[in-house]
Amino acid sequence: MTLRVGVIGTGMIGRDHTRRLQQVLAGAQVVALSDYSPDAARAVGADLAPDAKIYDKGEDLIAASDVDAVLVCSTGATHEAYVLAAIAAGKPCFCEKPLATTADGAKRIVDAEVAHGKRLVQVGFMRRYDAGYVALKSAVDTHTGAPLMVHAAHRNPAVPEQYVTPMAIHDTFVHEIDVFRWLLDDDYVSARVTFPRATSASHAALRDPQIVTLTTAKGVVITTEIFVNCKYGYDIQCQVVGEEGTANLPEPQAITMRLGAKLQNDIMTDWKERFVASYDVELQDFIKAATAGTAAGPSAWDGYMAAVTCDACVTAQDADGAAVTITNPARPALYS
Ligand code: ISE
Repeated sequence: MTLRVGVIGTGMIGRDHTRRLQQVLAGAQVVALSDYSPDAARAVGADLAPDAKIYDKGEDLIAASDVDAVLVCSTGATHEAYVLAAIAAGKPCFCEKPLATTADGAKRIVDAEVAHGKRLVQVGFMRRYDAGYVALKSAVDTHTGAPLMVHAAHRNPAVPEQYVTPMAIHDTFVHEIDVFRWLLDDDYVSARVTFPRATSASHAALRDPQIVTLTTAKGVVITTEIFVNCKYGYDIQCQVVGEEGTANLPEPQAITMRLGAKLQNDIMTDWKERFVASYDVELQDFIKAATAGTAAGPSAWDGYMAAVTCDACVTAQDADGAAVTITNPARPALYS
């Protein structure tokens, strides 16, 4: 059976996912496209999915009888309404991060899915599908002993002018928030943010860099440097320190050169390239589960927990280095 998919939001990642579904992955076909700019949807259709029907409204795409599953790739503020509509229609739904822009919004999605009684939602936390993180998790689970600490860094070469201090959490650190819950099989109990000397490459509305310290229920302390004007490249670092040893996230494959009296290799600059393979794997996983009428991978509960943690981190940004408590609600059986 070929899964008939509708894509809402045909900008950067929506276009890229349409390409994946049409040209790379097996078992799915894009039959419907929608965007707040119908011309943009039409252009993506013409390039990548000439048979897809163009809808002016995402709600109509979700309701269409020939759409089996939905990809929500529109702007974050619209996610909640589309995901709720997909659940109401009983259709599997892949939603890019964030699941919702508030923890309350993410909770409404969890409640709707629990009431439906079966998983339908996968959240686009693609790092869980990255070969490097999968290998790191296996090393932590089997070799390094109980994890005690994690040292991490999330560096972007530069960000657009409209990127402001809380976005370092919602837009950037959210990936670490999700992937470390999964890597450690743990939940967070507190967050603290401190600000080192600011880089002169930033501006008044963006305090950069910042260091977030998360403590987990099992007592693991995770320190992450977020530095989004680091200039030199897109660089994701992670070291887990366990009772028996340490394990590092592997560097992306790169040719090492001896040239001009220098030992060197390239560092990527574009985040879309850094995790390109994991997007393929996560969507193939979605196709497999959606074809069976359900969802797998990062769940609405994971999206909700990420939103709760983001809120605590943003509160901590204004707390002068004080710890902000994170309260974890009881996990419904659907997500156990
Ligand atoms: C972007 O949305 C991402 O997902 C990237 O992984 C992150 O590094 C970047 O800061 C975000 O803006």
